[in-house]
Amino acid sequence: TFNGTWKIDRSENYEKFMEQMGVNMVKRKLAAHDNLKIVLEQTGDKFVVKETSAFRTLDIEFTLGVTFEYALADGTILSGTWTMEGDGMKGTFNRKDNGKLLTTTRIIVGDELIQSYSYEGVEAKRIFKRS
Ligand code: MYR
Repeated sequence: TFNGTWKIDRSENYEKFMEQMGVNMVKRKLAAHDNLKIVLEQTGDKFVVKETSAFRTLDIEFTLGVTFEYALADGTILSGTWTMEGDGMKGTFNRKDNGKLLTTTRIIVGDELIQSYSYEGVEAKRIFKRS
């Protein structure tokens, strides 16, 4: 189960990923230490995600397979869905400003939640531990 409280432990290639996303250097530096925490709560097909970081606190609700919008901390809006695929979650989103595709997955490996991101040929990972 994905349910629980997850705190960022480390990231891989996240800086490059943000650069590909067009995030400026100052914001990239800040985002590298964002202390991201997510609380995931799944009930059937429905998820509530409580996101807390150095930038903001927000609650996101979505239903698997149903399109929703999610604004990144810099205001970029994504539109898309999460679905379950095997043991993991797969997210398929498009940026509203340029239409380009961003895909993401969440999978639990041991005691860690690994979220992978892909955008325009650049991939990154953010790895969380339970708290
Ligand atoms: C959630 O399940 O946490 C809410 C929906 C997440 C949508 C996809 C998130 C992609 C985040 C990309 C970060 C890029 C930073 C430039």
